[in-house]
Amino acid sequence: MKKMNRRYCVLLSIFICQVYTMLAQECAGKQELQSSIQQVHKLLSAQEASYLQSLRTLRKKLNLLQYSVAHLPAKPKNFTCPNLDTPVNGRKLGTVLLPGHDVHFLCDVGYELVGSETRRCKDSLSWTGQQPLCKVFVSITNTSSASTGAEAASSFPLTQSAFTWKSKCSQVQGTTLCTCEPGYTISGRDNSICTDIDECKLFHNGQAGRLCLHSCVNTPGGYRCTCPAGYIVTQDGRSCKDIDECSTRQNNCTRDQLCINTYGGFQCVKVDCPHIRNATYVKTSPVRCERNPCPVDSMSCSQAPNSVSYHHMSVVSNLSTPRVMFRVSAVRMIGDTLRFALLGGRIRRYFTVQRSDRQTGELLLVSPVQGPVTLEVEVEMTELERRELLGRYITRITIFVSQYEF
Ligand SMILES: [Ca+2]
Repeated sequence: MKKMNRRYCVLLSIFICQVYTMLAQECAGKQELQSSIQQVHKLLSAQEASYLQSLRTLRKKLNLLQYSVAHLPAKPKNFTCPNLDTPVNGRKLGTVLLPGHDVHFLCDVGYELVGSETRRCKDSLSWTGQQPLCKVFVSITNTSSASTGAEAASSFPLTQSAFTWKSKCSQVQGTTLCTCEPGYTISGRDNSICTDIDECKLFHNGQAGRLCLHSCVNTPGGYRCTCPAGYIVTQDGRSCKDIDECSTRQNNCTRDQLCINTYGGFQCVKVDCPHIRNATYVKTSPVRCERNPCPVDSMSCSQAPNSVSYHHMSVVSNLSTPRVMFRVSAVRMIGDTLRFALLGGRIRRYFTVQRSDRQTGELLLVSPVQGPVTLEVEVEMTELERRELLGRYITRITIFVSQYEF
């Protein structure tokens, strides 16, 4: 706009100069001169209008800019810990970077974690622990035999144990640099010794920082988790998974037995119908016995259970409570009342029976059970019509509680 105005000023000056030149000379007529002056006026007015318009636009833009600046969102205050890197060949779990929150690290199969498995964002907005690494599990012995040249020659155990090695040193621009394999810490005078990090000890007491679900074995440069008999180590190398001996035919149950898989083992069970005086039973399924029709005059037979069902459950030790373990329901109801009750006194410290609806009773675990133990629970369902007994139905539940909490 400035440029444009300057151009018009120059144009105007030339025009006025021309007017004076004309005056000085034999001028044109007065009318012609007035007409020229009027044209200059018009030109000036047009320029003035355009100039003002431009000024108004500029002011508007400035106001808009001022408004935008005033309403810019306030810069959020940094209340988070810095982002953490995901280890190569591993995963990072947890995205909240606020104080008190944890971020966990896992390594892919074939890799083991060295460093902090869990890091917590502190109130000071820094992380606990050290950035972890996922390193390939390599036997040190194999590494040395596979290595060649000076590197292999300079890396050898200091003692009989593979837990302490001499560090690998090299000269770089007149400086000696010594390094250790992952899983080892460097120590000693001149950084000459590599000592194995005992990951099992390091993470043993950490809250949620245990490396292994069951037990941890420290190995040169790494560690491995082991599980009790009856379990296999899971793919992540840290947990234990029960072996299902029943589905994998790793059991010795006979044909007339049922194979019940349990946590850490299996059970062979034989279902036998009850022996009750004056009543006889027949097996109607592998897990159910029904009473044969009673003689008309046998009171004791008609009061014996109409049916006994057998169920087997496998649970881990110390299950949290309260917990519904089993439901007993009447398929069809003839009478006007159903009652549910727990039989036997020994298991009352662990269980109770409650009704969940008109036709269903629930076996409720009310106290944690420490295994290994096998509990027998009997739930009785009684059907009545105007307080007259119509039938008794027993559900016998055998609960195999494992030794471990997995
Ligand atoms: Ca098992």
